[in-house]
Amino acid sequence: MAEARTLDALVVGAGFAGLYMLIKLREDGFSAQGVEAGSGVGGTWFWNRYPGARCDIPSLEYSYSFDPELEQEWDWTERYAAQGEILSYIEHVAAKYDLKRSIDFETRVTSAVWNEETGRWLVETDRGKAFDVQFLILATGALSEPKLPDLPNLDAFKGPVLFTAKWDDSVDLKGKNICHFGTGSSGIQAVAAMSDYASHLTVFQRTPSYAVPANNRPLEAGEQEAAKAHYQEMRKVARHSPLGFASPPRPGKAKEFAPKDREQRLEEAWNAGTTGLLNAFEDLLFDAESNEQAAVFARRKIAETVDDPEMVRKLTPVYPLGSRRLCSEIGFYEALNKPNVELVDVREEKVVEITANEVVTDQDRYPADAITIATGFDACTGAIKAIELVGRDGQRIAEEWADGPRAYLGLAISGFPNLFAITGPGSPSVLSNVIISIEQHVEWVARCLTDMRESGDTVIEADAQAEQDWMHHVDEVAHMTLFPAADSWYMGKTRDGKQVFMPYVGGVGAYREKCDQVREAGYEGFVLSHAPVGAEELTPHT
Ligand code: NA7
Repeated sequence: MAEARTLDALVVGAGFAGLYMLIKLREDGFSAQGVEAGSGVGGTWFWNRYPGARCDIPSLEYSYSFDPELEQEWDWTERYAAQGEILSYIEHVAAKYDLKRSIDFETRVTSAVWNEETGRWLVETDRGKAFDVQFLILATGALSEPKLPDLPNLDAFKGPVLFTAKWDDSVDLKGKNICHFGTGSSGIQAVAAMSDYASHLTVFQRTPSYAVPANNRPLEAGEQEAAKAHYQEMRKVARHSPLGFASPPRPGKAKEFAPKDREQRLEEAWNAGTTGLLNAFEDLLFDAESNEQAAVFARRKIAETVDDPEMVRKLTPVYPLGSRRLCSEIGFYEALNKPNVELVDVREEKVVEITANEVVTDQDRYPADAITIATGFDACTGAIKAIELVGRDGQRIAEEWADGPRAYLGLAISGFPNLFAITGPGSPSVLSNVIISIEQHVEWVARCLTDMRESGDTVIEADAQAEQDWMHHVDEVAHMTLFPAADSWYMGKTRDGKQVFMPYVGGVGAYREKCDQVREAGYEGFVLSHAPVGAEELTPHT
């Protein structure tokens, strides 16, 4: 191993979170370096370059808010930005702040070990480079570690196997016979796009999604200018809103509306595009009866769009609307009407084998020139567990989280001092406009580091009890909603199969206030100390 480079902080990941963290650390006078597995910046938007990839949050809201000049100088072309445009935006930010010189690309962190004596992390990479840092900041993304499907004998397949989460755009699928797995947000977009050019496309679905038309369109003349004139006010509303958006849910409980009025409001919300549907009423994620009324509406829309009744049956979700990720579609249901597309429900028709050129089920054989896979991610914890992370007293993260992830405020993990997770489990992260959540975390961490520099404390660690109380609160709040009613990737599983709800659904605004209060109270729930230090010398700040 090469001699370790000494720095104040190492930032792992160069997506939206990692880049902003680097900007803040530089601005605040810390020596910092980024490490990124990809060959460029962008994180999610670097890797997920599958056909049809597009954000389902309006482009005017899915962007950094910390730099008013950046906000004004960048122009979005469409209501929902495609992957390529978001990547160009991130590239623009990296160039504007001259960030690439501080990032080691094509480099993956393999291990990080806490040194009790020095109060620092020794971080190693797959390039043989090592870092000796005071702070380790994991900006590794909540949806970055792909989950592979359990397809028997996949290795036998002779054609290309493409994953939406690591798409290789040099492979030409035009005119090919494609077998596709997975119909979540990514799969729905990829299926719609591939149906245009595949000679035949077989879609293997396990759990149907509710998908709402994106109603994407070019931004109209004056629309962007109007937003830019009030950008900072919009952002302020978003920062204090429940989900990080400038438009909160409309008041009123669905079940209290007369059927005709309820229908009209749902229709308006449906036409407003994906994120609008859950905004139709204030109680859709809280009240089962109200939710079912909206779900019936959405199921009817699917039935109205898809021609074949048997396909409609397979495509109709039965779980509460929004309890799994609501998807955004542009031509997905229409794709299923095309003569070259068929749908297989793998719960009814089990995949038993993959051969050199087929997918074989217990009922049929499906020829394939290529297999495409969109079966999701090891959400919220996967990328962190992929690192051999060894904290105080040899604690290993994979083992520590085997009974469910724990993190105080989703930011810090007891037993792993001077380590911060940006949008970690227990924070709003994936259940919010994630850019708003990223900015809040990055700013909180940067402030914490400058506070420590001023106070002279060198080590910060989440208190185990505060962490436990926070995770209990995360769970309690989740159970006040309908989210736990569905089996989704929002849930982590413990080693004995118990489900743990991971994101914090108490609201982006309320969460921000809590983090600010913690800081104002002298980092309540954290333990601040000097290294080297014996455990008995630690003073809990409770
Ligand atoms: P998701 O939303 O996790 O979707 C993956 C889908 O793949 C999901 O419906 C899975 O069903 C399905 N799946 C998993 N294994 C199989 C097999 N073997 N066969 C068929 N289908 C399978 O991932 P996405 O990438 O689409 O989206 C992730 C997020 O990225 C998205 O929500 C946005 O926030 C951006 P299951 O649920 O496991 O029954």
